[in-house]
Amino acid sequence: MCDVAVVMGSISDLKVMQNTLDVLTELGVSYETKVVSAHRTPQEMLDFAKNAQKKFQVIIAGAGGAAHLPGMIASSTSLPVIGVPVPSRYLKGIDSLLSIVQMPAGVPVATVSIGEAGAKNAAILATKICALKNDSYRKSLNNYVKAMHDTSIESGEKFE
Ligand code: RP5
Repeated sequence: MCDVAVVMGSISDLKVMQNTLDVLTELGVSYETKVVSAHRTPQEMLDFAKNAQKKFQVIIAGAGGAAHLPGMIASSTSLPVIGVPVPSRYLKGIDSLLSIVQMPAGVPVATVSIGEAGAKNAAILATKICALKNDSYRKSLNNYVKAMHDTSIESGEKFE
């Protein structure tokens, strides 16, 4: 049993989605990855979404451009889905963001910000969901927050 599924529409999304994988690794959260596309491999996407509940607690889906992957997966599973808008070549990810965030009522996708920060936050949000039933993940999150706090204080002290 794995906790988080990290899926992306294309291997070209990995540059951004690697930030998600790195934070999950840092937090000690178990995950699996998969490239699956709403447009290029729709049947595989549906198969994944319909079976995801057997293995995972949360799905993180990253996609760019006409980014229908998170929403389509959300329509086919009762698991929470976190959508990461991947920056696109021509519209810089505004298209990705709007495609992911503007879901119709009844089919939520928890949408984070475009790019690297969003990819990292998706991992933290997924861990927070998993931590509801996992004390070890809760401790990891507390340590992560403390490290961020200490780094911020230390970097500020250099200017004093
Ligand atoms: C989307 O199209 C993917 O999520 C990716 O962000 C974008 C471009 O894909 P490639 O043409 O680089 O494979 O489906």
